[in-house]
Amino acid sequence: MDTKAILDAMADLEEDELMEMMQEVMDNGGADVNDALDACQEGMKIVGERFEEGEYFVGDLIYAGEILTAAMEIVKPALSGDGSQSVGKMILCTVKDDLHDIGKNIVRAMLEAGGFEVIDLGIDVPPEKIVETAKAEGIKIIALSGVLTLAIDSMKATVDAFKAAGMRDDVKIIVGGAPVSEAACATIGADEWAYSPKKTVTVCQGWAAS
Ligand code: B12
Repeated sequence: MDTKAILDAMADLEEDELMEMMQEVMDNGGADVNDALDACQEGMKIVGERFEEGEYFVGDLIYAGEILTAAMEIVKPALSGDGSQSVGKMILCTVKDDLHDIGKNIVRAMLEAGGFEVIDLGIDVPPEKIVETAKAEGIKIIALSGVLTLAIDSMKATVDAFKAAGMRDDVKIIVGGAPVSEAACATIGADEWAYSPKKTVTVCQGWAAS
């Protein structure tokens, strides 16, 4: 597998080329799926930079999103577990005012492969809806995704909503996405943060087992 070629195809919005390479990953048994997705993500970073520099426009961002979603669909079967172990239920969503969901969908695929039944509340989800769902379904693990800088505020508002509902000690909250860091996690008041979906799965499995 040529990770540089995958990165370049994503950055240059070469859809056909990228789909062919993702299919090759599958034809070769799918073992390289994580490296292939990492390369796509690196390519996406360049898409973002080209957008900032004025070379790409919002239409290109939309197209880039569609291409990565299609690429993920091709390799998704290689992410799936055998479905035999059920670890428990959890909530995942993109927080209020943020419409980005490609990263969230990758995290969801990995969590499902790790045995979780994921209640995916979608994008632009207000804190109240997350709290209500956790209450109604008795959910103890919440994963919040966000890509915009302002997502940090929405994540904090979500943690605060759990506090206001008197439920903060009943749930474990993990936050992730491009603007999330250790410092941001502390500001938000979350229990954990991660960039890699793999770490997300490990952390959540640990919580589910305790
Ligand atoms: C594609 C894209 C879009 C698409 C989104 C399509 C979709 N269905 O998601 C569209 C066109 C809709 C879009 C819209 C906008 N976008 Co946009 N977009 C992007 C772009 C190019 C890629 C994002 C992406 O999908 N990355 C790939 C995924 C796989 O990476 P990821 O999201 O980081 O997820 C990974 C990790 O973070 C982690 N992860 C993700 N979630 C979680 C959750 C947990 C719990 C954990 C542990 C881990 C985790 O795992 C994932 C896999 O490894 C980025 C640039 C960039 N480099 O990120 C800009 C970017 C995010 N967008 C930006 C902007 C400005 C906008 C708009 C305001 C543009 C506009 N003028 O209208 C709007 C905002 C709309 C809104 N309110 O949300 C800026 C944000 C600036 C900022 N710092 O706030 C960026 C950074 C571009 C830039 N450089 O200027 N965008």
